Amino acid sequence: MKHMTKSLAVAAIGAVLALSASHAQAAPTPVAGVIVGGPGETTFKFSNLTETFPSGVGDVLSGFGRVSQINQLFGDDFCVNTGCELTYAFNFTVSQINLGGTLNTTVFTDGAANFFLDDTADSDLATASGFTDGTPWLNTVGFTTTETSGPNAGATGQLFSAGTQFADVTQIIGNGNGVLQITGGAAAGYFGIDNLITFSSSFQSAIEAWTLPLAGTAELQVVAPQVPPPTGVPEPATIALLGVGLLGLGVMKRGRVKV
Ligand SMILES: [Ca+2]
Repeated sequence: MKHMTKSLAVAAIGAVLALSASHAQAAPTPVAGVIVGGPGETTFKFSNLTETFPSGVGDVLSGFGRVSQINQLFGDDFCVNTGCELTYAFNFTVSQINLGGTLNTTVFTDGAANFFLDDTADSDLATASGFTDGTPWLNTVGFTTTETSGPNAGATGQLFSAGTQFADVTQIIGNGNGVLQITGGAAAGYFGIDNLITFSSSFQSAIEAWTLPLAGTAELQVVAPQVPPPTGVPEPATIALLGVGLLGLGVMKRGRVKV
């Protein structure tokens, strides 16, 4: 009898500890079919992309990407329905280009990036097809900032890139960074309309057989707003639960003594 009582007490304390842990760190959260970071946590997305080769002011950079990782979930592990794909299409317009420095630089404006959730994984980087079907999951537009450091310091725009051989589509290689602002989509309520997404990217010449001339990657980060607890502070509730649990054990023990 003493053994059973002790193990019940341990189980009760374990349950309380688990409750406390869930308050300290939010669990991965399903949002419109995709498992993302909890409220107040960073959602990190890694993706592969294919894109055009803009070479002068006014040219449009456009492309398509597929998310291959969200936080610690890879492949389709972040899908609520197994086998989904999260893809996106984007475009920016060149506002400045500098081919004269040690590093070539390009500044872009008029940006947009729209994400789609598709239950049939049909996107193909080589043919640039299958990226814009499915449900609009998150819509964003470029957010204008001024670079304070790096090769684009002092420039104002929405996407900044730097690298080498920016005039040669077969030799170009570089990196980019910028900011997007959420405007809509099924996941916009969770991530917050007007909330900002920071991103960085890399790009280089694609394999010749690809439809679009450049290939690359992009990493995006967004923090969903912290939701305040609906009723008061969680700690007193946890303590009350512990009290009820111990009370229950006491009643049980007393009952057994009588018998
Ligand atoms: Ca698709």
